[in-house]
Amino acid sequence: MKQYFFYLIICTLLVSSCARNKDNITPEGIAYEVTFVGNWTAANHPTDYPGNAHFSPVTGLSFKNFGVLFLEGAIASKGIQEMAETGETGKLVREIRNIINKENDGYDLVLADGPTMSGSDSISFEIIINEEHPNVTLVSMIAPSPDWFVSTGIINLFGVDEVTVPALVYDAGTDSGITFTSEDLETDPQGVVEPIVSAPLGDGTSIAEPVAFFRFKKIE
Ligand SMILES: [Ca+2]
Repeated sequence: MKQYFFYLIICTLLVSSCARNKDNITPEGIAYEVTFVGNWTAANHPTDYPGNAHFSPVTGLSFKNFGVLFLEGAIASKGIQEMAETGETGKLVREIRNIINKENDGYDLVLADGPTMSGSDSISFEIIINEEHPNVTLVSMIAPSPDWFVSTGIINLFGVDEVTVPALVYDAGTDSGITFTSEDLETDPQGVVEPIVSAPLGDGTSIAEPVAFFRFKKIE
C-alpha cells in the first residue's frame, strides 16, 4: 500500500509538471541566466558584411535525451527551416511545445523575443533545467542570410556554475544562396544541416572568429 501511494505522488508530480509546461508557466528547477553576446561585426567578419546585420529571437529548450531541434547531417525540421530562413519562430515554438508536452522530453521553452539584436548586441534571459532535463539547445538566425543560424549545440548544464561557449554556425540545407543578401534560392531536394566553414563567414576550414557567444551562469 505504501508503494501505491508513493507512485500516486510521483504521478501527481509528473502531471503537474506537464501541466505547468502546457500552461506556459516557468517550470521549477535550477535557473541559469543566459547571455547571448553578438560578436558579428564588420571588423571581425569583413567579407560581404551586410548593412543590417542582426540576430533573430533566440529560441530553444532544456530537455532530457532526445529533444534536439536539429542534427548535423540530417534534414532540418520545418521549424528550423523557417527560423534559419526568416527568423520567424512560430513553427519552431510549436515543435518545442510538442517535445515538451507530447514527447515528454523537453522541459523549459525559451523565446527571448525582444528588440532586434544587431550583430554585436547582447541579450539576457533565463532557462530552467533539472537533473532529469540537464541539456540545453538554443538557436538564432544569422540575418540577413539564406538559411544560416547559430546554435549552442547540445550543452549539459547539470553541475555547471558558469560556462561560455562560442556559437556554432550552421547551414540549414534549405536555401542555396551563397552570401548574406542572396536572392531566395530553394535547395531542391532539401540538403542536410551542416556546419559552415566557408566564406563569407569561414576561411574554408573553420569560422576563425565566432559570430556570437552563449554565456550560462547559474542563478543562486
Ligand atoms: Ca544553405
